[in-house]
Amino acid sequence: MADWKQLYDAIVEGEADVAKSVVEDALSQGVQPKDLLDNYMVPAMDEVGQRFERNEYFVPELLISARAMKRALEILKPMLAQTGAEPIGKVAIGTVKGDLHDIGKNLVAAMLEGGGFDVFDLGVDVGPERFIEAVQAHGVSIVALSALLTTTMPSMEKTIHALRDAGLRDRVKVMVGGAPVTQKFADQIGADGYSENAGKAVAVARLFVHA
Ligand code: B12
Repeated sequence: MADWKQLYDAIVEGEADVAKSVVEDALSQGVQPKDLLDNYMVPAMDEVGQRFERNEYFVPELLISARAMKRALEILKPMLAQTGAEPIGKVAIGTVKGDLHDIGKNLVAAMLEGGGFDVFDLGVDVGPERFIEAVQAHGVSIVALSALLTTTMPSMEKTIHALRDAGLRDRVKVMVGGAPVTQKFADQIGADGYSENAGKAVAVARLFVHA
């Protein structure tokens, strides 16, 4: 089998056009989207994060790598979301207030769609009131919160409190995730579920609807 390390390199180096064409090439040769994601794309973003920590990369490099990741992800998204069945539940997902990271959130949203959920993606920097609106407007039963910054993790707890104050807490299950989030933190803030990655997020959401 061909080695798709070029995809890893393209994301680390921020070469969006190369990333796009390698993904297209790989798919045309029958490589599974999940293989590309798990073995090349997500590890590439990890490497980018490590370079940032070592002061080898700065915000501009993060941005161009993120753009390459997004370009590659855009091609995979419809494939991850392929499903013909009736939606098994409605999810509102967003990156919490103050936080602009959306690659992981987009991945979770795409996997949930692929897993048969109807997904309302509220975007980034989403305050509690917007989650509440989505629950009320769309009859959402799962709220999924993403945070990548330790400084925005408290927004998750605020959102849970706001749902409670709006009288909606019993109507929804809250799932949290993002690199700094742990099961322990999820328990502390009273979330109903946590997962460390997009694949397991679907399993957690399925448990909610079958509970
Ligand atoms: C790309 C990136 C950026 C890009 C974001 C572009 C974008 N559109 O998303 C840009 C350049 C904008 C950026 C900005 C900043 N960043 Co930044 N960024 C990253 C980086 C390198 C990668 C994040 C990423 O996309 N990972 C890949 C995805 C696939 O992984 P993921 O997000 O973790 O998601 C997976 C899981 O966590 C989980 N998951 C995610 N969400 C959810 C939700 C639910 C419900 C569930 C169940 C699961 C789940 O599933 C996902 C898929 O498996 C990380 C380093 C890292 N390794 O995390 C730093 C990092 C998160 N950034 C950091 C920092 C400091 C910043 C800035 C403050 C920098 C600055 N000085 O300006 C700003 C903050 C801007 C803001 N207000 O949000 C720090 C955070 C440190 C901390 N402890 O808080 C990190 C950790 C880098 C570092 N090592 O220091 N960043």
